[in-house]
Amino acid sequence: MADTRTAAEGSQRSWLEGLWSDLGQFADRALDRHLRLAVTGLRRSGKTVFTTALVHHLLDGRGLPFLAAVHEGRFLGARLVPLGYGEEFPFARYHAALSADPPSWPKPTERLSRLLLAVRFYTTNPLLRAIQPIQELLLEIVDYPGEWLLDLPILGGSFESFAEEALALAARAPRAALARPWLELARGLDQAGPPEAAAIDRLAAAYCAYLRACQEELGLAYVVPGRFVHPGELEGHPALRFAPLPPAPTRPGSLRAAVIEAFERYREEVVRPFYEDHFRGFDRQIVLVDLLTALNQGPAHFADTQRALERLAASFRYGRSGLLARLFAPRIDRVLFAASKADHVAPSQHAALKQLLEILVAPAGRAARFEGLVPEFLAISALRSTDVVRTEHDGQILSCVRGRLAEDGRETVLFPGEIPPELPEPEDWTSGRFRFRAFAPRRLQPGVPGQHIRLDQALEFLIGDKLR
Ligand SMILES: Nc1nc2c(ncn2[C@@H]2O[C@H](COP(=O)(O)OP(=O)(O)OP(=O)(O)O)[C@@H](O)[C@H]2O)c(=O)[nH]1
Ligand SMILES: [Mg+2]
Repeated sequence: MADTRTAAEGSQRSWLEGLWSDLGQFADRALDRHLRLAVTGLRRSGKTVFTTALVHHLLDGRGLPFLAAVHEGRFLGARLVPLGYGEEFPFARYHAALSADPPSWPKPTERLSRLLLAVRFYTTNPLLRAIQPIQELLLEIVDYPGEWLLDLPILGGSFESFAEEALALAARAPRAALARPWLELARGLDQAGPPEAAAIDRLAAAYCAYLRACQEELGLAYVVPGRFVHPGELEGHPALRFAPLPPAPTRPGSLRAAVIEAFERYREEVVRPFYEDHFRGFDRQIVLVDLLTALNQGPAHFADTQRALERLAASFRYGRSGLLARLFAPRIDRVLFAASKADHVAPSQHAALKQLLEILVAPAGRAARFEGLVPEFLAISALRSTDVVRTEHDGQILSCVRGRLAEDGRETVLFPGEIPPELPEPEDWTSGRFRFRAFAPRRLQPGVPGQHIRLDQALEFLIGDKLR
């Protein structure tokens, strides 16, 4: 009894805290002081490093010359605001790991967390300057495992459309070879028969093993549902007991009906709350794209990344929003596509990197353009881990990068090769031309210039106008 009361009181308290915080946010949004930034990107695209570096530099207040508020001397500082409820972004832990000697990259994110950063500045608004010259912007960011994002398109679809797409993908290279055990199992099932729990479990486990292999062996990005490979706290949850099935009539009480029921439960109990609670009310968006890994892994991976980004764009609301819309139906009114980890190549390659990014995300960019937004494109590095050295080879000057390799920590100078400014031709893929290497991080330190590439330009585009 006592336990029940404590739990009920606890949930009431957190509900009240949530309501109080929502009301506070409402007031801040009405005054245009609260901005929700969507840091979007497939797994390992650099979301956690971007968020950690962004907070580090805003707290430090230095090393952001391109942020107008900084170079105009109006930036006063920033501090993290405790959320009071929900899971907080473990900034201190990530920051400590990146500032340690030797520093280390964060591990893949396993659960969702949020942060709130208060940024203070002198306003340029003549009216406000007379009343309250010091203004504050609350910047809210959510961090989550990249895989979960791929589930958002499920919201708008049925089991049939989900299964149709999964079966079509599994029928083609490169997935076909890996799909056989799951497909054989699925084809051999009596879909009209009784909903035997053991058979459904075997089916879900075979599909999950197939998705894992797509991700781990082929390095593919489009792995749906994302929670199957990274269930987080949902490990063993009954809503994860489903898998695509070949088309068949659905009889009540059948195995197929039970699988569809689990899919619908997953869509309503897992994906919808994730979307409603964290993915609806964004004002601005950065889409991080790890183009270099996509190039390394070949044409199938490249096309897969393109598909995943295109599907994702459909899950966000774009468009200009006035005050009322900002309060009740927020829309993303600025979107930045950023090629992350630009420090893997020499600066002479950045223009081509940006151009290739524009081509890769063209279908995703169209969704924003259709709503009247002009997306911005940048090649960035949130934590620059290399520097550039010029070497001579056969009478030619080559721009090389120098850094510690991620795999063994060895300091190396290498010529990372050239980025094609157009979609690679078939012969480019076979020549082994793309072999971009991953680097170990350089220590993140306060007050040291040159620790990022264009992070400040990204920030100016994303929040600069709110710091005026
Ligand atoms: N050289 C370099 N590597 C980077 C940079 N940002 C990210 N990386 C590399 O990319 C990896 C993934 O970065 P994360 O920030 O953890 O990626 P994520 O998008 O949060 O990944 P998930 O949590 O799995 O969704 C890191 O471990 C680094 O190896 C960068 O600015 N420079
Ligand atoms: Mg992460």
